[in-house]
Amino acid sequence: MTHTSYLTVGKALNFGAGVVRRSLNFQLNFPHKFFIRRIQMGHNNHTCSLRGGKEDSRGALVVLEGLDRCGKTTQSTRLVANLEKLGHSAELWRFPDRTTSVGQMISSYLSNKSQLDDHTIHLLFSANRWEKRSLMESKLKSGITLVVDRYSYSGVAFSSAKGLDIEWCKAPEIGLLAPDLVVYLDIPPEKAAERGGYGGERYEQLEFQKKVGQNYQVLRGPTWKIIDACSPMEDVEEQLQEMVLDCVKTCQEGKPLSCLWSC
Ligand code: NYM
Ligand code: MG
Repeated sequence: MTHTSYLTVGKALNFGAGVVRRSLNFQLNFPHKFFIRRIQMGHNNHTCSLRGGKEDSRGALVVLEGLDRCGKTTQSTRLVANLEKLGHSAELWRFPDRTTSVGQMISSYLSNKSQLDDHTIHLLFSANRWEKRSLMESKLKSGITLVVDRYSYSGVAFSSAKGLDIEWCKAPEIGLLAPDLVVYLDIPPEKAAERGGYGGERYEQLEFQKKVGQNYQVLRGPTWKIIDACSPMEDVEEQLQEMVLDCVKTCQEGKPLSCLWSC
């Protein structure tokens, strides 16, 4: 009998999940953990997401996204400091991670020191996330919350703004860790452009950022929350912290990791 048929048996006999779980735990030589997860399976993500028990206690994967100059870097820095003050272990991460050799190629491209084909740079951004995947997973499993300044959504929103097919852009991201929460700092591109000007890197142009903003809208999913990035900095900070604490608590209570854009 497979785990699926156990579920069916439980359902047919009209047992509550708790009754099925208790009796099976004691009576059957069966991989309980997997079975219980099957019962608790729910869709609260655009990936297949499962609710777990204490054995799945971990840190949260929180991603901040938005246009250039929306305040992500300031807010993610403050968020990590606030989480630590509240006794949570948290780390600030960012993509691109310019410290690796792949990251250095990306950095040189962004600062116009090198030219690369659009597909090639897209894959490098993705590779830069893949080279960090296992470290991210072990940090999360050890209870550390990761606050990540940009992730796969930047990858897709920026590359597709150059005309690359959105599904093609998503493909290399499949299998990376799915964030528990994506906070989008929402700012009109014109307002972002007024904020001290852009830094001269590739992509920091108003017309391009408008397209990026439209692409981000296409990518929005159930794990996304939007904050008005034109609000005073302290208000953004407060809203962000509230959202993140909620998510940290859920992950601490137990939530298995899932993968991006796949089931
Ligand atoms: N960017 C960032 C991409 O085009 N693809 C990606 O996968 C990521 C992570 O790099 N304009 C773009 C967005 C930014 C630029 O990021 C550098 P930052 O946060 O300005 O250092
Ligand atoms: Mg930037």
